[in-house]
Amino acid sequence: MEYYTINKVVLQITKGDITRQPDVEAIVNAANAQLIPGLGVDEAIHRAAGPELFEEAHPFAPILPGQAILTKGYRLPNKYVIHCLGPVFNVDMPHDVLLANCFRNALHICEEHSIKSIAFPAISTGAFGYPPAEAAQVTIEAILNKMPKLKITEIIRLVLFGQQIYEIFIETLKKRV
Ligand code: AR6
Repeated sequence: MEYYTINKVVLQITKGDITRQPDVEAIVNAANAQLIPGLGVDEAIHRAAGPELFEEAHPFAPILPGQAILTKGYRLPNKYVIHCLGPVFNVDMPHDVLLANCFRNALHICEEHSIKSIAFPAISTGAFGYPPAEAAQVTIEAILNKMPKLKITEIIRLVLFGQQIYEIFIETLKKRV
């Protein structure tokens, strides 16, 4: 795991499974607009949380690209799930702004609900087709911009699924700081 700290807020970059982060209060889902269980992160989170997650989330649908909504975590080891709708690359435009909005809005929810720790997957880099190197730049920039403004949230973790995308995010962070 790599770390970068601004004041007392730490950005952690790690490899792993978003559903196996028991030491954070909230995990982020890479959802769809209808908030119906899909594939990838969405499937793993709904499977681990159980059917109540869908029941609570679905009435918020449809959500827009960049939007984030909060539910409980049910059978997950995390108290909360924040469901973000990432942009479909080259379809939901401007995709960079909409992807950054996911991170900004999720961190805003954390501050509002006194959530001290959050883990994100690489939103939009799977089914939604965002190239990982470009997503890494947007994601890290959005998080670093928000970090100095946080009063409550202290741990922001990026959980990357696989060695290649993990290295891309690490290199992007190293070039930026
Ligand atoms: N933990 C962490 N990262 C994961 C996991 C996991 N368990 N599984 C996959 N990834 P995706 P999107 C990585 O497709 O691109 C769904 O059907 C994956 O390798 O989950 O935002 C939804 O319902 C990739 O790097 O999310 C939507 O319709 C990243 O997580 C749509 O897919 C995101 O991949 C959302 O697409």
